[in-house]
Amino acid sequence: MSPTAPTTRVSTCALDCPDACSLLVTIDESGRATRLRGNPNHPVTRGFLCGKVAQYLERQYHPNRLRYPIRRTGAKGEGRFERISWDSALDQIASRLSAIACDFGPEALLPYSYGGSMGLLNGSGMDRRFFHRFGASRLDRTICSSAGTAGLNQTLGFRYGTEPEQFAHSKLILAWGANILGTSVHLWPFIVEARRRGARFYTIDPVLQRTGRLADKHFYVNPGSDLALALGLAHIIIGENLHDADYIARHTSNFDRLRATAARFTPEHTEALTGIPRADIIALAREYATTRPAVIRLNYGASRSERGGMAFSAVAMLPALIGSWKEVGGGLQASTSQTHRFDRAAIERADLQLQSPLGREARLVNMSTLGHALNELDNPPVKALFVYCSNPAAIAPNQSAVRRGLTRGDLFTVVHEQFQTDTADFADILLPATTFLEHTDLYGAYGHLHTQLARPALEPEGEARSNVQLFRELAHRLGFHEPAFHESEDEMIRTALSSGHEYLNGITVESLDQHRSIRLNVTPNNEPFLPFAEGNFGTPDAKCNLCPEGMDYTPPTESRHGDESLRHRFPLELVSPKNDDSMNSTFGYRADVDAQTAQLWMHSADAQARGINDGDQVRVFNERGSMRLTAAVNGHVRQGAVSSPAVRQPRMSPDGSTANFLTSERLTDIGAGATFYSCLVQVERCGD
Ligand SMILES: Nc1nc2c(c(=O)[nH]1)N[C@H]1C(S)=C(S)[C@@H](COP(=O)(O)OP(=O)(O)OC[C@H]3O[C@@H](n4cnc5c(=O)[nH]c(N)nc54)[C@H](O)[C@@H]3O)O[C@H]1N2
Ligand SMILES: Nc1nc2c(c(=O)[nH]1)N[C@H]1C(S)=C(S)[C@@H](COP(=O)(O)OP(=O)(O)OC[C@H]3O[C@@H](n4cnc5c(=O)[nH]c(N)nc54)[C@H](O)[C@@H]3O)O[C@H]1N2
Ligand code: SF4
Ligand SMILES: [Mo]
Repeated sequence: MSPTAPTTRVSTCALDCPDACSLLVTIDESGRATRLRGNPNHPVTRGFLCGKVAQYLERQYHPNRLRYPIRRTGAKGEGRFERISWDSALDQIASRLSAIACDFGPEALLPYSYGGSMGLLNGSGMDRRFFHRFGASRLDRTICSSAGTAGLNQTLGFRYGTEPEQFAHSKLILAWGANILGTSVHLWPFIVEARRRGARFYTIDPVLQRTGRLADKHFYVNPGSDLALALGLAHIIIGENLHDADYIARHTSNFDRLRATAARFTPEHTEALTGIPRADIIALAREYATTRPAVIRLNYGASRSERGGMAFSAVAMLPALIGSWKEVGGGLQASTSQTHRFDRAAIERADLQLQSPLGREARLVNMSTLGHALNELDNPPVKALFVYCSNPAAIAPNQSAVRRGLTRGDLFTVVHEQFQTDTADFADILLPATTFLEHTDLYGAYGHLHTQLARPALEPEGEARSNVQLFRELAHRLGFHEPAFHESEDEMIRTALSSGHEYLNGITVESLDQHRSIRLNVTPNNEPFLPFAEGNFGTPDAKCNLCPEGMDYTPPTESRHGDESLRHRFPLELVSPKNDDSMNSTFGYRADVDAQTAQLWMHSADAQARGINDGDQVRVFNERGSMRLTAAVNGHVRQGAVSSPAVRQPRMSPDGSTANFLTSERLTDIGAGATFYSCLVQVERCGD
């Protein structure tokens, strides 16, 4: 594949980010990449990359990349391994998995994967087929978006939303639990354009991030109280008759129930719950309801609390209340993922479970309660764990329990990785994985409407293999002879694109090979996509459900208004949101990234009360664990809350501890999601 002269190849960033950037890779005569940049011709990438991926070639060629299969020789977690061949690795895995299935049933195998690759084939393709055919436990992938998805599903029905290009036409933009500059920076130029035309930009977040510092106004909201805030806004909008009665009559349901529920969320009550002054709540409601067009960028930050699912529903109902789905530059963007109408069922093949020795649908195991699953699950217990595209020993909550599980002598652990992560340290067999620059894949996006195909830009480093290759080969080793395991990447892509949905009209392997990125066929002539202008919600009655059953607010157990005995001992709310230069734990090996995630942001009043000064070493603790951090008394967090940028790699932390040693396995109200941002702690200054 080595070119004879420098060339440029197009690729797609596969990281777990709404932007799904189109990349240009410059390759020298030897086939080595020398430059990586954003594709200037892509309508959303627009020629730039975020800081973390602009440096991705450092990761691509890093000396610590895993290049060969290795087998554990030391104790679990110690990280001592010896090299073996792929053949031997695959044989050992196949025989161990077969023996475990024979002794305990196939459900004793638990796959564990999440956002390493957003590619359809490598992230949720051949792997799913393999585990379905094996009869393995099914993983309930709840670590990130399941609460928000449940909220969106009951209110909107579809995960459709305002495309980024339309933000340029908005007059009021609310970033609600959305750290745009850090986590979806390609929306920013459209916001800049809108502001140049007079738009105002507000942020709603317990933490004052870089995004909030650049806003016209920042609303410090108590963690986990967004549901109350949305109902408080509805209270004013309805009370002052600022709602869109015509749109409501035609395209929504349960308006009367919303009116009755919101009636209790007076400005006084909403202020008490959210911490936002009542005058600000009233002004925000009026401005939101009367500014045309107004758009909300809601991100999953607002869903990682105990009330996160319902909070998503309540925020997602607001555009219908004021009729803003009708306008270009109105509506809401939480996720656009479902607009990419791939035939996921044909890619994942859940039906293969019926051909497995299990012969039925396997049990569902929640990935956000991995500690529980590894230590407590029975009938059968988890005897084999197969990790890929994820780093559970860093990212899962309640790490003490997770690690207790990973250390079990009777647990057979396989890890497919690019780097020696914390999880990799616990592997019995560790396999080298390709990066997105080295394999073929098909990409949707959860923040825009352009579908992309990426071909390998580079040869794999060492003996790295893609997820598709790995699970295809393992299927052959285990005697799975169904045609699904013989499909090539291109055949899988054809399958994915064959859903028959009109949004995919004109999108084929051939057209994607030619253009690499194609806007979904959502409107003729590239016109703006207004998914709900005429109703057409994805709910059973095609209406926006303004007030789903059970929508009411009680504060999270772990919050300032929560369980009294808990908050007496642990009076501060810990949030551990995404760090700007991180991608969850992926770049945590970088020293500068680790230093950013070694901080605890504090309000000066909370610091003073504890005799803590900026730069002091502090201990943050609760019943589940403790960690040592450096206090940053920077005024960037609401009083009563502290913030530790995430996700730190435990192996980089001097005491081996991180925020996820303190977070709990408690789940969200709906969607069974993780509650990373509902976490009570105490902080004390470390002795000199
Ligand atoms: N730089 C960078 N980019 C990323 C990632 C990363 O790790 N780093 N991760 C990627 C992934 S996996 C995802 S899911 C997306 C997530 O993207 P976002 O949802 O934007 O990121 P979060 O940090 O989870 O949360 C956003 C903001 O919500 C705030 N927040 C916390 N609790 C609450 C609350 O109760 N209410 C409100 N209103 N706000 C709250 C946080 O302080 C944070 O500033 O980003 C992706 N992009
Ligand atoms: N405290 C706290 N914890 C959190 C969060 C938080 O905000 N705060 N965020 C949560 C959220 S939103 C999410 S999405 C999760 C993220 O959890 P994960 O999805 O586990 O995220 P990463 O830490 O990025 O780990 C992805 C791993 O996949 C590997 N990888 C990349 N590409 C491939 C590939 O093609 N094949 C294979 N086999 N491996 C690959 C990478 O090297 C990396 O180690 O973390 C959650 N944990
Ligand atoms: S992480 Fe997001 S912003 Fe950065 S290059 Fe990848 S897709 Fe683009
Ligand atoms: Mo995520």
